[in-house]
Amino acid sequence: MQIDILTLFPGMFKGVFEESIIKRAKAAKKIKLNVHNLRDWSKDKHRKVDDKPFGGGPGMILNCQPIFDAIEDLKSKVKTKKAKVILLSPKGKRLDQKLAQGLTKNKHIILLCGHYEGVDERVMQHLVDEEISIGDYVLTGGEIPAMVLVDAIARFIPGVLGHEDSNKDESFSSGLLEYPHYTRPAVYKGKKVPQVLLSGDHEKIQQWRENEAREITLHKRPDLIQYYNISRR
Ligand code: 4GO
Repeated sequence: MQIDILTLFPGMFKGVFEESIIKRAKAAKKIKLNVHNLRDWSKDKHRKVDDKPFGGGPGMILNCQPIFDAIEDLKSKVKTKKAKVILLSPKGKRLDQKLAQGLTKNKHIILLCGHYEGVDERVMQHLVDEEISIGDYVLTGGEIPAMVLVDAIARFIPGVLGHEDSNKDESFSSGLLEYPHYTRPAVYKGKKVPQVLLSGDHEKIQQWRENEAREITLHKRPDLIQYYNISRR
């Protein structure tokens, strides 16, 4: 899978994509991540890419031209020529595990990061296939949401996580939050690990974990239980 990111601030992505699991996934060619500066497609001599809103009002709006040209360019460079164009925006569909997993079926994704007041509406109408939001709050730009989306997608690409089971038991994949984990030592400052985890009885451990997951979800996110019960019927 290839993901191209269009932004006014390419530097913001450096740390995030050059560490840990994303770095390793790139090196192993499980995912191709390219960060592009939108100004590279500006036709203005000062590399300007925004202007004042028609009708007045605060802030600046990203122009159509650099975005249309950039996306045409990026699409034409990949064999499929059918990249999925996603705008990160508070107006978008709320990101969750299911949405992230669904996106892994795309060979090529282009992420557009707005800044300032936003982008010209014609970009949305004619270029953007999907608008995605990482939650109900407004940020100064779409860059952090783009990083969140890349990370959430990358974890579903086979071979990216250390072992493939890492995805199976964790929070949300079953519809429940994940059970608690413990590691050595078995007693720390007098605080003990639940006895069942030391018993070696795998069936009992599995039962305990399922029960914990249900209890934790009931307490912390009762809204999730509904979906769990429905999907199990
Ligand atoms: C996305 C973009 C929040 C989100 C954004 C989000 N804020 N909730 N800000 O995913 C246009 C200019 C939107 C700044 C951008």
